[in-house]
Formats: sequence, structure tokens, C-alpha cells
Amino acid sequence: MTSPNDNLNTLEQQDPDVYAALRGEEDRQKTGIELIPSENYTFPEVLATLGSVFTNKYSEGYPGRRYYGGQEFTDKIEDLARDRAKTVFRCEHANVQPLSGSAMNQAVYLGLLEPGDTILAMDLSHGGHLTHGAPVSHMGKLFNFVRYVTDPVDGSIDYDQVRKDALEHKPKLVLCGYTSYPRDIEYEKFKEIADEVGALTMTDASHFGGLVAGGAMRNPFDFGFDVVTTTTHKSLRGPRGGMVLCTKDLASKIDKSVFPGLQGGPHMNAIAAIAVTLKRAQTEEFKDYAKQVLKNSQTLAKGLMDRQANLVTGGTDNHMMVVDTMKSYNLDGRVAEETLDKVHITTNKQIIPDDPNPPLRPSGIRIGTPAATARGMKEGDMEQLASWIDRCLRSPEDEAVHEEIRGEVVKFCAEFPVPGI
Ligand code: DSN
Repeated sequence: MTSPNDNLNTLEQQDPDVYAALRGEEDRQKTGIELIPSENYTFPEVLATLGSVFTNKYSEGYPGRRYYGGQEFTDKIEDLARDRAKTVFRCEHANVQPLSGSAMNQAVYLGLLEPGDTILAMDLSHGGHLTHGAPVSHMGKLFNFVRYVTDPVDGSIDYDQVRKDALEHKPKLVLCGYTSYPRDIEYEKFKEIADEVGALTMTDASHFGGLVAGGAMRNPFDFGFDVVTTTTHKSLRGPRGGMVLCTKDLASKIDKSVFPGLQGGPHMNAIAAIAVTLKRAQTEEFKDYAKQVLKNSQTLAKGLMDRQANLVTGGTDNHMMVVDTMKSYNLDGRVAEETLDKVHITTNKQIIPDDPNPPLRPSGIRIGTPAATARGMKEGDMEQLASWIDRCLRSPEDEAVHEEIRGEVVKFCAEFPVPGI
């Protein structure tokens, strides 16, 4: 059997351009601090599994019911992935085939609803996701999405307004979950609202799936939710992929919707890597990791606010914070992102609620702690990060300050090896 190193040697000989980019990306990941809340460093054994022979195999269908021969080992890994997902998320059924987040959510809408049906979901510009019915998305055109917004004063979800929207529009599905919202969800309220109008309940837990798995955040199934979707590469630290988790009575509709409804051959190398990730997720070490992500997030948010930064909702309950960079530093999000890039601190520009600016030049940035925590950073390190971020954004034109911080960041990063590199 060839080793991953042998395979990389072959890549270097066969394709020096791609090889150079791969080494460059490794170096970028090692010498910078990754603070995009949806990114992470996966486990070494996940990287190995992703680059394994499972990528060679077609496996349309489900374990025991495939359309191609030679499924002895693929059946085993898909069963492992499904069983582990059910254990980790305490649910009755798991489909681990969605290629990623968009397909995963589409499979739910298309499997449980009819085109034109109403779905109540969070508005993209208030923290929801593109696949939660943004008008530019195909799903936004196919279904009648009613989008709730956050409270204009404190920035959190206004449950009274959600209830009013539900009573007025009678959705068939009530969806909660977010991509840029720094607070926890009151599942009991969503469930009560959905029950009042006879709607199904769904959480898109993509951002915080790993924190639910690690017991650091609440699990929507404990509140009687019907469906939870999650990508597998964010706080869960697995390969890029998606899962639909649901109650037993929805299982057949979900499975048919994923295949043959939406997808063809599943990516078996990713499914094997999801199985590996879900084994990790059951360890004490992973539980500690999930708790530390939250402690780091709260420390970093406090560190920024102590330095007079303005955070949407005034803090965080989860792994992320949204900084209003216009109010804090008089910089738009693009300039803030680019300025932090110069000192090897990676964040992403972010539209904030009722943002007067356009998405490519919005008023904020998003910052999150899952990746930094995966490298072993703790509260004291978050204090240091807050100080660098604040100093850098208060001196956006000062090259000398940038050079000084960049040097400190690179030195600091050397103390925190990136898993798998
Ligand atoms: N792109 C992801 C995020 O950054 O939140 C969601 O798909």
C-alpha cells in the first residue's frame, strides 16, 4: 500500500503547479489564525480517509440495496456512519449521503413539501443562510419562503414576531438555524409556534452541529424537532459533507429525496470520513473541545468589547461573533477583512441586520473560534487575539503596525501545530 507521502511525491512529479498550491495552502494554514466561524481543521485520519480508495467506488442506493456490485465495504462504512450519527445526535434516522449543505437542505424541502408550500425561515441578511430561501436561490423561487428578521434593538430573534408570521402565513415547515447569528435558539418556542399552526420543525445546525455533538449546546431533538440538518466540516471537524437527521416516520421520504430524488452516486470517501469523525465526536477529548470553543468565543468577544468594539447583540452564546466594523472602527467589512488578512488573521466580511451597505462591502465581519480551538488555543490566547485584531483595525493604513503584528502572529502560530499537517 502506498502512503499519503508517496502519493504526494507522485503529485509533485506529475503536477508541480497543483503541488505548489497545496504546499502553499498548508503554509497559509500553519502561519495564520483561522477565525472564519464555518471553517475548521479536520483530524489526520479524516484527511487520510478522504484520500483513500473509497473515492474510486460508485454506490448508488443504500446499504443492502445498491445498483452496483462490490459493496461489501461501502455498506459497512455507510452503516457505521449512520449508526454513529444516530448515537451522537440521539435521533432515530440519519442520511449521510448529501454532498454538502445546500443539497442537504434541498433534500428536506423537496422530500417533505410540495413546490409552492410555505416555509418560515430566518432572513439571510439577519443571519439565516442562502439555502433558507434567499430570493436568489432556486429553492427561494420554488417554495414560498416567509423570512423572519431579528429585533432591531437587541439584534436577537423576536419570537413574538415569528409567531405572528406563522399565524398569518401558516407555514408547512418552521426552520431555525443560522449562518451569522451569535445567540442560541429557543427551540421550545419554535416548537410551540410550529405546533400551533401544524407545521413540521427543522433546525439547520450546520454551524453548531459539532457543539451539539460535543454536548456544549442544546440538541433540537430534545425539544421534539422533526428534522435536523448539519454539514460535517464546520464545528464537527469532519470532511465536507452534509447529513439529514430525522424521526423514523420521515426516514423513507428523506432517503428517497436524497437518492434518487436529488443526487446520484454518494461520495463514499466523504461518508467513510464522516464515520471516522463521528467516532471522534464520542470521545471526552471532543467534549472538552466543544466546551473550549464556547469559552474561547466568549473570551474573545469580551476582549473586543472591552476595547470598545460593537458586537451585534452585544456578545455571543455560541462559537461566533459579528462585529459591526463601521460602528467600531469606521471601516467596512471588506476593508476590515483585507486589513486582518495582512497580519495573517482570517475572518470574513459579513452583512449585518438592516445593513445599509451591499453584500460585497457590508458593515461587519464574522469571527469564530472552532479552528483556533482545534489548534489548542485557550482563553489567554483569545485575549492576545483581541488585542491584535483591535490594534490592527485601529491602524488600517499603518504598514509598520501590520508588519509588527504579522511577525508576532507567525511566531505565535508556530506554538500551535495544525492537526494533520
Ligand atoms: N458558507 C457557510 C458559512 O460560512 O456560514 C455556510 O454555507
